Amino acid sequence: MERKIIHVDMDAFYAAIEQRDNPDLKGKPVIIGGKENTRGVVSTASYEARKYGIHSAMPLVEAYRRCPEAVFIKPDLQKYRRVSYSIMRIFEEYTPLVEPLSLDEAFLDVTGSQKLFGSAEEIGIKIKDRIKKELNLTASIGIAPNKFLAKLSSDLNKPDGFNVVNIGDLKEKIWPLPITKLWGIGNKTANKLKGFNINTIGELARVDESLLVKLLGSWGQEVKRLANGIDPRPVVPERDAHSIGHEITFKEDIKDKKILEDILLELSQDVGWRLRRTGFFGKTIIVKLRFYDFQTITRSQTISEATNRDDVIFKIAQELFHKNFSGEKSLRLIGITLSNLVKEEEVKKQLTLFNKDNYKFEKLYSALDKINLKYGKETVTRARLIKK
Ligand code: TTP
Ligand code: MG
Repeated sequence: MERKIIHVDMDAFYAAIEQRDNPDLKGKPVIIGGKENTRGVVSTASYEARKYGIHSAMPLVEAYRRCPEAVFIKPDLQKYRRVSYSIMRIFEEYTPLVEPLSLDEAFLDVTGSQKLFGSAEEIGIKIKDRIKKELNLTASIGIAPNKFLAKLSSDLNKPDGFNVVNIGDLKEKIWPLPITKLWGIGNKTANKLKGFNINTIGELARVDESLLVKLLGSWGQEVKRLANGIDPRPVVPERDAHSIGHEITFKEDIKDKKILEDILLELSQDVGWRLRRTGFFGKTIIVKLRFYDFQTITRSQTISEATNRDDVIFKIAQELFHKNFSGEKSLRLIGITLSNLVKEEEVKKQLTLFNKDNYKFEKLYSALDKINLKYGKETVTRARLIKK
């Protein structure tokens, strides 16, 4: 039976939430990241701000230069997580096979759900409607027989997009797309491929595999298969995963260590939250770096006590990063993964007197996550943050 995979990606996620919660921001260029002209990068920009060429991972200073009238807002991760949680809950009503890729994006395998809930298309429409009605946000949806095509489909007419792509539509809908739409191909690689007259996914699909391998390394083989619409990767729900991780490919390569550290912190928080949400602790922290020339390294460290704490993950990720990044070659991708996962119950069983403090800390984190999720932002917060 042909698989039916849905890819859901929220539109301008952080920015859309802020615009929803403050009507004054509607229709305005909104930049989430930090105050204008401070150190740091853009997390996301509203579609109004994107018209000025502003995009994720751009330094805030540059964003301000391009659009001084934009509204700059510090990210409120607690709030975005809460929204993310509600979105994932909607997905889980339609299938147990939900694989979140980040706070605002997930793959759903609905092959087996169609008897109960209608065709994949109908499920897609229901999910889109519910996100609009229940959360007052828009999502873009792609439906296809595999992950690769589903992800490309959701991006076809963002924002508020909806697209069904079947293998038969490959030539018409996918092959004309520029190669930069392919996950992991940025401007630099695109330029390299352009030198060989490869500008579209269709051209990539037909090019000699050995040339691709010469240009992209072993990844070249996979790229050619994907371009031909072949992608057997299953949708793996987090609870069945052997690792939990998140990586970001930049639109433009980044060299600045401070910026990269900020992104590492974001990734640590994201991975920590996902560990706590799924009830896992991880023992091995893996940092992945892909340089502009596609050289890719993964470095890991295994700790004695499994953790699900953002600060512990960040500290180790930071060390691994500094040991392996000299700053000479810019980066195109950075990622953090935790593997050697241990179930929360196991961690509890292995409690020794020595790590009881640590355990308390971990309980604190998970309790805070839960309370703040349920009752709203800063229901529980640090005393010094409470205004008199
Ligand atoms: P994306 O889905 O890449 O972007 P988006 O939802 O803002 O916009 P769209 O999908 O419509 O193109 O990322 C989701 C959220 O993740 C985004 O709102 C902010 C955060 N994010 C960062 O913090 N830093 C980054 O470099 C990226 C790419 C995303
Ligand atoms: Mg998105």
